[in-house]
Amino acid sequence: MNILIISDNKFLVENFYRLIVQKKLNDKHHWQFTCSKTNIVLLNDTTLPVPIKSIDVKNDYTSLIGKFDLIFSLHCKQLFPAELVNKVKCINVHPGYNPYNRGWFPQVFSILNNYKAGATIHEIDELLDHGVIIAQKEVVIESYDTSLSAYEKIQQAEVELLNENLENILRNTYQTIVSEEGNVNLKKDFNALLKIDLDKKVTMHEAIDYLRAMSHGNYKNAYFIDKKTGSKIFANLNLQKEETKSNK
Ligand code: 0FX
Repeated sequence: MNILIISDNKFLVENFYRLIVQKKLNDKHHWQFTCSKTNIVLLNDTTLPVPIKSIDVKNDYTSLIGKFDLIFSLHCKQLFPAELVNKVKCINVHPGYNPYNRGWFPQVFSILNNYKAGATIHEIDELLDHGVIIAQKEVVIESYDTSLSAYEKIQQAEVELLNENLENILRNTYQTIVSEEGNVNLKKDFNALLKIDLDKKVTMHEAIDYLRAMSHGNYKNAYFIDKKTGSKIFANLNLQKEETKSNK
């Protein structure tokens, strides 16, 4: 089979490649790894285990039809056109527990709305993170998780799902589940969360949930405006679980 991987995520490229080598699938099929042409970091990364080329799905998708038997999206930032997903089997590995918080940064929204979080492998249809579900794994978000720690657990779950389901996907021997519509968040919904309204009255519970949902390593997400200087002041929450004898 000719299989195309489109990914903008280094962790998934590395782990997907590791799995196909471990499972001795790299010689059985022809694999081509690609990323978005705007992903300069990945295109210039010399530490990747496999060569990666750029692809412009929106403009060049017709050349993929007939050439590839299967396409994987591993956090590809480009939307797949309807004609492509209707003519070639396209599979998405998504960092959310469909149909909850489909779309942008699912774990951020799961911390805020308590909907289930996790990872889902599904067929791609014309709607965002919507096609029939092949497999999924729930990840429990604890009271002390931030967006980053939740995301790290979700990425592990994505790799576990790929490990458990890759052969069945290649052999086309998997069952699917049609899910409900759930809810969708877009990039603009995340952007709308960034500016802190200093006069808004919330409980401490809501304040902590908001700040941990916006805390993701070095990303500068939540901010307020300093009244004296007009500068943006970025906020990041650091949470630590007390060490007890049993978890020392
Ligand atoms: O690649 P990805 O993990 O995922 C995103 C969407 O959430 C996903 O639904 C879609 N299928 C995929 C194509 O794109 O996104 P990322 O690598 O840009 O960000 C990873 C995490 O980093 C994100 O969940 C939250 C955090 N982050 C990222 C950016 C860019 C921030 O907290 N702030 C940011 O500005």
